[in-house]
Amino acid sequence: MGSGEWGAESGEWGVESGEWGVGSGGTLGRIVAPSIPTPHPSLPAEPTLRWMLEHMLLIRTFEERIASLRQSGALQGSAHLYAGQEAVAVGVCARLNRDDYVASTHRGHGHAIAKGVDTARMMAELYGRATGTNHGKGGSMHIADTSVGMLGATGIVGAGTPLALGAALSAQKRRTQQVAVAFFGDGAMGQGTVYECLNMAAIWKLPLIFVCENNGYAESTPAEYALSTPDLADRAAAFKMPAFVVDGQDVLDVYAHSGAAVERARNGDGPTFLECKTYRYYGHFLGDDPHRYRTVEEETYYRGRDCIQRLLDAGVIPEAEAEQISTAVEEQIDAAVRFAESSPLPDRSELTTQVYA
Ligand SMILES: Cc1ncc(C[n+]2csc(CCOP(=O)(O)OP(=O)(O)O)c2C)c(N)n1
Ligand SMILES: [Mg+2]
Repeated sequence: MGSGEWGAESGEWGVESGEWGVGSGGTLGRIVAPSIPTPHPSLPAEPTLRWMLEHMLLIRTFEERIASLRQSGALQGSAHLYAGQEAVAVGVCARLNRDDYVASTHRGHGHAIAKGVDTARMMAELYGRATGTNHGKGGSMHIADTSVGMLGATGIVGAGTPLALGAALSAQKRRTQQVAVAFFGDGAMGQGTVYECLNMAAIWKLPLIFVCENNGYAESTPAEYALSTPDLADRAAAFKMPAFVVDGQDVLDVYAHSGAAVERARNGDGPTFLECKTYRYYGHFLGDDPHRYRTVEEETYYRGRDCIQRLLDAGVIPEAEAEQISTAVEEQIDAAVRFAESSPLPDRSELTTQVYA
């Protein structure tokens, strides 16, 4: 193709002509996503606001405790901390029922806690104890609890998305009104399986919500280096899927947009794509030094937009209540550590059970 034939200057992309090959019915050079109205940021009811604060604090406290337990040597094993991103998991899961599904990533503690997985059993799982969510055989990166719709975390980038797609297809076939959520990172937008899922969800109008947590990095690679589009939500247009760029450090913004997406899914109107701009406070994994690839100034900027502090500053939860919630959360995590530390290790005879289906 000769220079200029793509026609950016000449207008040959054909916005005017409206023709796109034989019978395609598309519009050359202008991919238009079906637009749905931006949801009004209506304030959730008070119990929901309290639930949000409680669960963001549970995630933060759980993770800070893991960081200190690792530091002291009490806890072994790998962990990818979610701290900083709490508003995404909590704002989305606040819209879900117990029997709705979520599929997670390697950074899964937040999704699990927001979906209702018991923090004591999660802590026991990190300690490798028999009482853990996965009998101590999964560890941080493989927490699953189907009794509350948590399909599982995974070490394979992008691999949770087809799992959520399958759950959404199953719900549609069974006509149950359940919805599924696929959480994935900006790095997963380089995985082919995510695009296959976007297409399948679109053609079958599946009750699936794609939640891309764009925290600016995949390991140490900045998103602006690895991704051709600053807003990943733009890519949903290729599948004619409604998409929004959401402030992932604002639980109320996430709640507003996920509400619209869940409603569309339950009404049989198909999938929605939410790109939540967010930030992880710790390194890629515990032990990674993030200052090899990002600045303290950048971290300070994002910590200044902290999701928990912003909800407190919004003044929608009375101060005394917020303090009570915070105290109860500390006690819950203390109890989780006591439960984990006093639980037995799996018996040797358990080595090969529950490993294969
Ligand atoms: C298929 C696959 N490729 C590469 C890796 C190595 N890896 C683990 S996490 C990660 C970065 C993922 O980045 P992102 O999806 O943005 O999630 P984040 O860590 O930022 O939450 C990579 C490349 C992997 N686990 N799986
Ligand atoms: Mg990322």
